[in-house]
Amino acid sequence: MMDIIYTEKHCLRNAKTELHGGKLVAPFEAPFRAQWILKAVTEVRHGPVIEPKAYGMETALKVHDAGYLAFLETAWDRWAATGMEGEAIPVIYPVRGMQQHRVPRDIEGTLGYYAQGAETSLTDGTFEAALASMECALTGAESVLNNGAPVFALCRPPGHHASFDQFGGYCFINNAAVAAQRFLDKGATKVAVLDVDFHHGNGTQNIFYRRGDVFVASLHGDPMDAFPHFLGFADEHGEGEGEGANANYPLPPGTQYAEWARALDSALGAIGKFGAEALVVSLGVDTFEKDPISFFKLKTDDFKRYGEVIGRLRLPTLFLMEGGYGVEEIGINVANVLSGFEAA
Ligand code: OKP
Ligand code: ZN
Repeated sequence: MMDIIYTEKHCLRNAKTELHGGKLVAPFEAPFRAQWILKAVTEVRHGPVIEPKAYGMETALKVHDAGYLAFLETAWDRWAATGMEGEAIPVIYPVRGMQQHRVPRDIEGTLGYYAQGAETSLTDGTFEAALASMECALTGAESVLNNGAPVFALCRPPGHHASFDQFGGYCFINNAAVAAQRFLDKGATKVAVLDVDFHHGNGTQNIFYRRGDVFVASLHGDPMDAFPHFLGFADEHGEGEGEGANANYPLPPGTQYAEWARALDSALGAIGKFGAEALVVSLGVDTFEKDPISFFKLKTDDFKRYGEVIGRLRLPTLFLMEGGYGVEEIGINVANVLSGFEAA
């Protein structure tokens, strides 16, 4: 039995367009994902489904820029007010050689300032869904803090690409960072985030890079070959207070479980050494062999195996949903991680 935190409010994030392959296609990150996952975890786990509590922005403001959060809240209305007919897709960015610290007045400039890329359209309802997703994470953290038992927060939209002040990679508010911050605010002195999503958790790394109280470990497709391309290399160890509190495990196309599990062992060893008192798992199942946008080759049984490996850490653990796309098996793969964890 593992509590599942879920709300239908994720459906408010229902973008119609993603710029992919030069075309506007139906987004990979869509409501059916959460519905498939909910179905599988309730069938397999029989855990109670709990609605998240309401939270303010207090914890989010400790890991995100206040101007960024205000932008997320108002961006759609500002965009719609211009009369532009499509969803809000950023097209101009403060790149190398440009002024990178001035927030433009104009909404198209503001959108680019706070964006990482063009694949993630902002839409009506996106902020409300992102807020509800964060509330799932916070409700999960609260439960782990109070009971010690593991919890699965079925967050959607995901969060691990959202940085201190930029959205991207289908992410707006960094749920894992907010949850980790909550553990610290409630008395933990050291927390670890383990990111097993196929994509590097660049947002989580960015948020904690100079902090020594949160260890961030990420296993992912080598950024030389995979999104987000510009962060997630093995030589990124953290800076200042955070020196030594960041660990990246980039892996090549075609990676299968044996090789992936060796990286997991290293990451867990580092987390143990760090002395984490609680663990936040950024759980993406896009490492699956049939995932439409990723290149690892994990099989459905492998998810149970690594759930058990994580369980052997014996840390108070919060699982948060990140990625996993396209095929209904994302549900059983998530359920397998949770079952494996409980069997440890
Ligand atoms: C989010 B999560 C495809 C390239 C853009 C974006 C991937 C975002 C993944 N045209 N892909 O980490 O699963
Ligand atoms: Zn991913």
